[in-house]
Amino acid sequence: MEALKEEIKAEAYAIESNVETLVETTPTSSLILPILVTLLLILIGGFLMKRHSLISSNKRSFVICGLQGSGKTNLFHLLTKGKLPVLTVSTLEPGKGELKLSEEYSNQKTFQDIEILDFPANPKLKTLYLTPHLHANLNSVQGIIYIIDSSNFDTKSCHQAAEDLLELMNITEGKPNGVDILVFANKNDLFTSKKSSKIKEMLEAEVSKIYQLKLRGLSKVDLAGKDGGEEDNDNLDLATKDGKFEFQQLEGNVDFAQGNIFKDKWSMIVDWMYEKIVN
Ligand SMILES: Nc1nc2c(ncn2[C@@H]2O[C@H](COP(=O)(O)OP(=O)(O)OP(=O)(O)O)[C@@H](O)[C@H]2O)c(=O)[nH]1
Ligand SMILES: [Mg+2]
Repeated sequence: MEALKEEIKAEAYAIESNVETLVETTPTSSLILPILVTLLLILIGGFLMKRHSLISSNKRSFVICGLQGSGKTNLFHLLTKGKLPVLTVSTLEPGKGELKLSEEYSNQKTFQDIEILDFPANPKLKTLYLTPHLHANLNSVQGIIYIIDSSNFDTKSCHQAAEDLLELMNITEGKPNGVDILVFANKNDLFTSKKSSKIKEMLEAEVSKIYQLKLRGLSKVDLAGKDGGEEDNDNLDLATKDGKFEFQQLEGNVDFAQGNIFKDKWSMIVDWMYEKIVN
């Protein structure tokens, strides 16, 4: 009896140690790795699908872009929800929403189903989202609203805005009749704000300067078209007269307006949009 007990004990012990060795020798990495790879593929797939859905759209749309912290997301909320957001953080991926129509227009079909897109200002994110969106949807973009913080418009921000506009116009001017742009000088409730006429003058001078550098191969602004070729992709030659750039020489209209979205001085943006939808 005692011998049998000892035999069972020894067998149980042997099974236990076999299981332990099995667990120890099975490399956990060989299980974790496929799980990680699968998760990574799901994440990349999800990101690409989301990016694709943000980039391609057949709907008529307005694009909001411009300088960092200029009020783009606040305007996006006003246009899509009819009210200012409680708080905004710097935009990292595009926001998409439908234009909320005023009562006057709400039952008119022409004004329905218009998409509003709020793009991040960060240069890398701009290359990731805004540029491909414009290339892919130029025909459905009804207009571009470029927002500037007019209370903080110095040489540096003027240079940045001029580079941005040059890149934008080089894409939009590739389309017959171009795409209309509204440059909105926001935050004019602040006493340091500059008038939109002054901003326009500063931008024309800066664009001329950058354009001249570009012709001499000294500017980093990429004016090559989507396919990368240089020769026939420069769409801005005609807007430059005797080395001076003028917005009014472009195919598309570039309008300037000033106001602030905090104190309800932004109706000119909506008027401009309705005008573009009708035309
Ligand atoms: N004084 C004043 N401040 C404003 C006005 N519009 C927006 N702001 C403020 O400007 C800051 C930036 O506003 P956002 O709408 O987040 O700006 P944004 O352009 O989306 O910023 P990014 O996504 O970081 O590029 C916020 O603190 C707003 O409250 C305005 O008309 N007047
Ligand atoms: Mg934002």
